[in-house]
Amino acid sequence: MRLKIERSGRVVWVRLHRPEVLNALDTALMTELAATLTPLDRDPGVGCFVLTGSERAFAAGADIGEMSGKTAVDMLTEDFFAGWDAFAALRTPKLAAVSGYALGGGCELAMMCDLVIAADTAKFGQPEITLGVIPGIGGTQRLTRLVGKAKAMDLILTGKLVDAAEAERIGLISRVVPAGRLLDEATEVAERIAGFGKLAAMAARECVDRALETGLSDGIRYERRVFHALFATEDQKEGMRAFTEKRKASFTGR
Ligand code: CO8
Repeated sequence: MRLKIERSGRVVWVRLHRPEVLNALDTALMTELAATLTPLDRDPGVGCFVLTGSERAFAAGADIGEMSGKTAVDMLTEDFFAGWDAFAALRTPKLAAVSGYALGGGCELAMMCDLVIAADTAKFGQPEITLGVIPGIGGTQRLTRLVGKAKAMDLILTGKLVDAAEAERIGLISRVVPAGRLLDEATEVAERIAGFGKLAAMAARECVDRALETGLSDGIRYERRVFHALFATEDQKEGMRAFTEKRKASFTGR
């Protein structure tokens, strides 16, 4: 097993576990991740995923050992990396708690998450150029949308690593915390998100992601329609009723 899964209330923790290769991401891990999380994604009792690694490495990239001998025909035939789309497509909010290296596919995996919280010791980068290749699970696209062309080119063309403070400054990640606080901070944020109505959380993250794919007026129309649709939910009724009754809302995800 390449993953350690732990459920704590409405939060599911997913720990990448290939310590011997700094959590390098291979096909088996990709398949296990999708197979484990897809059913949980549909569970109304699951309000947030937290993806994490070890203190030394979130993930040091795609598994170079697995890839190195492949031919272009192998890559095309297998549509190598296509399975990662299943992780990106999960609708439950997902948070990356990053310590140590998040490189190549590891950085790309973090960018597929909705929030990235990093220990101040974390390092991010897209070093694929040093291997004679380029980012392969969305790095050239997501990184550019997150940090802009100037910083994306700098990272991708030089292969340099940036520390967590720099990653936060350029907008690659959401928060930096002292290393000893990483898991507590991730727990607090995940429990807070999971405590809200899941339908609203799914809708919110879908609309934000839409902003990376569409023009402003289409995005705003999309957001408005989703907003309207939420008025068909019990959570909307409960949330607004609780506000007027000056009590905490109790959401059911219906
Ligand atoms: N793949 C396979 N094995 C790895 C990887 C990797 N990406 N990274 C580290 N390892 C292995 C090492 O080979 C080593 O194994 P061994 O003990 O048997 O020699 C073990 O992990 C420990 O690594 P190091 O001894 O190198 O540890 P250091 O602390 O000296 O260095 C580094 C840590 C800087 C992280 C270094 O290991 C490194 O540079 N790793 C490779 C980083 C990299 O280039 N990543 C990009 C990979 S390509 C990629 O991600 C393409 C993206 C396409 C999509 C991805 C989809 C998943």
